[in-house]
Amino acid sequence: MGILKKLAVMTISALGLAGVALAEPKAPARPTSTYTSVPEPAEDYADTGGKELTDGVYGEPHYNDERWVGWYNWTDSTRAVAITFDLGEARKLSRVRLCSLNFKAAGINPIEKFTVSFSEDGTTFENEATFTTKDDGRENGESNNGKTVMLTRNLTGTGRWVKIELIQLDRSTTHPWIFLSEVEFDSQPAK
Ligand SMILES: [Ca+2]
Repeated sequence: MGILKKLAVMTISALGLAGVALAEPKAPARPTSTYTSVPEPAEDYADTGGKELTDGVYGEPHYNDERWVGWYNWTDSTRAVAITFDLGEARKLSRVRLCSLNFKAAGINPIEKFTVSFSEDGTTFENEATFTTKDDGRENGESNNGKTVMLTRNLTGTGRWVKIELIQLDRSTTHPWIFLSEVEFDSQPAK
């Protein structure tokens, strides 16, 4: 019995060590960035800690998933939901990916288009590129079911600050929501 008990303790110890090894944090794959949005997200779909769009976690295709950040009922004087990222240093960007939710039955419509512009000082944004995305993820016609859609576009621009404006041209629907769970940039240090 004594030997068996000792073996059992050794086994548990080995499992414990393995668990610690698995829990070691991975190195960040992207430069740390902070961001602000105008307007702020809706209270019911808030951006907890102001980091949900850059934490590497995607939302499941349903509006009940708290990992989505949602905007609703922004004013007519604002043409878009504008999210401005501070990348911490001047970066040369080559691609952007937005993880969005299409869920027409819930009033979460596809993002019709978005723009990306760049700034060296955080104030003046230039080199705006516009991407039409209303048909992204629309296979075999429209669907009323929830669907996670990655909006991926190549781009060329350099700046420490990057502004993304999400544009819904038709806001006549009852619930013109915009839902995002992640924004990713491919970039390298500017030379
Ligand atoms: Ca996220």
